Amino acid sequence: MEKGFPKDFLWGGAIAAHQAEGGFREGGKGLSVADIEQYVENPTRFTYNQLNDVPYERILAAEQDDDLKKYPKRRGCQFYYHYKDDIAMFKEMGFKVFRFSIAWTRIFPTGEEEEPNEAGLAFYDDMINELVKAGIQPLVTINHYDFPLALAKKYNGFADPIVIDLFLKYCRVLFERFGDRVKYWLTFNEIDSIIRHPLKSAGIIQETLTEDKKYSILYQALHHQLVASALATKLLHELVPDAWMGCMGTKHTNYPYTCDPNDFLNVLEMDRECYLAIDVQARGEYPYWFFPKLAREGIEIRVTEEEKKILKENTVDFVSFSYYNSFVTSTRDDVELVPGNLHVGGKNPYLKSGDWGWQIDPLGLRISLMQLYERYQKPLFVAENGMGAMDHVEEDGSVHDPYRIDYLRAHIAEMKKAVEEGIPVFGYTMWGCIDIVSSATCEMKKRYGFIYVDQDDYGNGTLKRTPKDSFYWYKKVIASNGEDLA
Ligand code: BGP
Repeated sequence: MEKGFPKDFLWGGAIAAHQAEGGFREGGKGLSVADIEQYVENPTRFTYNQLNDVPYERILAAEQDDDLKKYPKRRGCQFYYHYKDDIAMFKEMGFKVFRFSIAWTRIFPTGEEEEPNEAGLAFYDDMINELVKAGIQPLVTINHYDFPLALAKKYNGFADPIVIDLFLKYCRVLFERFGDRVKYWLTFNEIDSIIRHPLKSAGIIQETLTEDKKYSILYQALHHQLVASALATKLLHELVPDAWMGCMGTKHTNYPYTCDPNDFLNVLEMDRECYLAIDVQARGEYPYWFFPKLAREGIEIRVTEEEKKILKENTVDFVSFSYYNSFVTSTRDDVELVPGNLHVGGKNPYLKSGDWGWQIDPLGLRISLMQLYERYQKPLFVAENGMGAMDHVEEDGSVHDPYRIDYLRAHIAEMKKAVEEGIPVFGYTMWGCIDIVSSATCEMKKRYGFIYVDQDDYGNGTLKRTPKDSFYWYKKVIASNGEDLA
């Protein structure tokens, strides 16, 4: 195996529409479930999920409220107005690929219009053309935590199978309009996350999840998303034969807190949660343990033979995932818990943590790559990896972020070892390549970017873009194809 990354390795960065675009109601954009998420001061590390699953009366109130300040995802970093300059900065770093999501409600404001919204299509047409001119491959996430609010209210999101058809109608429009320039697609961001935050991921209204029906509704909705994802894969292969469809899961590396065999069994059970949706999308069927688990727990979902056939015949071309941190898990009750990307787990005494308590584990990325390749034998793509931190602007306007360089250097070094031992990782999009609004907490101060954006949690600021030290560091990494990480 030759040393280093393959010469066509896709180096780049990632954002999501609901965290970056702003452009609230611009060009006829409809409301998504992200537009009603309110900012709260310093959320405690364990209240993230409550922030993401808004109570119904708050949804109705937010719908009537056109304020931008208290709903940070209505403004993001206003990428909608700045994308030409921002893409020019990505080009300056040497990006080969740029991961972004398309806002479903820019294309179908309520999700049910007969015809797509031309103003929304024109925006993405122009943005994609900017990328192509810059020599940057688009990687499009079709739905990334901004499910149409109208479909949540009317159908309870993916709980209703009619949304499968509405999603496919949306996909068809995207593939026909952008398929000539977009060759890499992902259906749902972190599709497994519906269990953790149902409204954000699949438009499920919290109040419908009564104790007796909660998991039947959630696993039925996940099944509908998986069928929708398989049908979208089928449609893409028909309409754009040279394009690749990937799935996208939330990957953490889980360690047993002690050598108590129960702790290791606990790890296997946590890993199952992560692999469930990727198993279906990459192997074409539910894992052996799934239906017996549902039966044991009195959870009922309807899965037809036709749907099983669709899943089996339309598996993805590659597996992508987000990786930020690792967890320890234990059956013992003497383990301190810490947060990490909308999960909580045990504190690892061998690892340091970032400003938001997420445990920094570069080797965990290599372990995750090994686990995923051994399980799926498909090309892998690291769709999210990065470090949210409190960056500081110096008097002279510069931003020194050695902690972010250290984090990225260590993770890329471990990814390189995985590649050199034969694991086919073909791309890496650092999460939040420009400062955007945090997904879990709506905070702007949780900065990920190579590029600093002058805006605070309330939307005050000039939106001026400033390269941080990590901008120039990543430019060298890309120019040396991952050889020069100094
Ligand atoms: C992942 C999401 C991204 C991104 C990331 C970082 O779950 O796919 O949208 O937000 O988390 O999380 P946060 O923005 O909350 O720091």
